[in-house]
Amino acid sequence: MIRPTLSPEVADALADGRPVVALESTIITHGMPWPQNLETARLVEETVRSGGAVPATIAVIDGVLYAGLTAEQLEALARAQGVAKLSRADIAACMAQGRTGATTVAGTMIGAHLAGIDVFATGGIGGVHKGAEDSFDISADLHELARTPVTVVAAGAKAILDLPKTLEVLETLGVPVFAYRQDDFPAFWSRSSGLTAPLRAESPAEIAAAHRLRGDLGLDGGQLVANPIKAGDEIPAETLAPIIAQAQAEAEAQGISGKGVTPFLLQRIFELTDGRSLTSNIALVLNNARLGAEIARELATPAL
Ligand code: PSU
Ligand code: MN
Repeated sequence: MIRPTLSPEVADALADGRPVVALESTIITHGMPWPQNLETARLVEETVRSGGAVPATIAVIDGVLYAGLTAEQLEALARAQGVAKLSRADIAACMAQGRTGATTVAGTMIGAHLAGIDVFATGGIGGVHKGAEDSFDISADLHELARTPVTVVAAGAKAILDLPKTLEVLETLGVPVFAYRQDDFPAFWSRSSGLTAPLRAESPAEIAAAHRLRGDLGLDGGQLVANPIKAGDEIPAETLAPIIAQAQAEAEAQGISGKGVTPFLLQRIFELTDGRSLTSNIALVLNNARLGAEIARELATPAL
């Protein structure tokens, strides 16, 4: 197995058994517009640091898989155009061709696990798209959660997805899905999706203990911790529903498919909400970075 190239900060922390939180890069290249993407990436790293952990942003740059980027690498990635989006299927080919690519939730889980990082914080995971019964569009993130032992902190999944089907597939795949300190599964920009989450967690210690126990039990795969956006940062589901429907109709009319679907919808929702979706998105990512750092600290504390 190869190990990602670690930044000095990440290498030191891992060698000393100090807490590290992995961060994804597709959110930078495909999830947010310039320059908010760079500002957010920096703020997320700062938030992880103030939470007492070391941030490790994962990406492939010129064919090299990194865990932990320099300030220059982060900025170059945020400015770059036409960067590849790397899920499980794409990472090796990108490295073989010496190219640059940003890792999705699935890709980041793979990089984090190779580096020896157990926790990863992001905004939202991919899932089962609306209309999947025709398109078969189900994110590889779900299968990755089923096979790679990383605990992923996200604000649930976006209402651009079919949330009931997403939860069903996660259940089928045996992925633990916790709502954090509430019963409902959160829906990214909104605190509730109206669906009850399969599991509920009250503390970072409990999440860390479950992560360890899965390893002890020989269970493959990770955990999804769905951390609701703070009430003050929320956009009500009713406000978003017609906007999402419009973005979806446009995607269909323009024949957008495959990897292009999620970035297209995110961009259109940003435009149609006059940027409000982005403000909420940034707030929830920071909220997840804080919780990710707390979980990483618990995992770095030897179990009694
Ligand atoms: N959902 C978001 N923001 C994102 C993504 C999803 O709210 O930036 C990105 C993540 O990198 C996620 C990927 O892993 O999109 C899922 O893409 P797909 O649906 O093509 O698997
Ligand atoms: Mn897809």
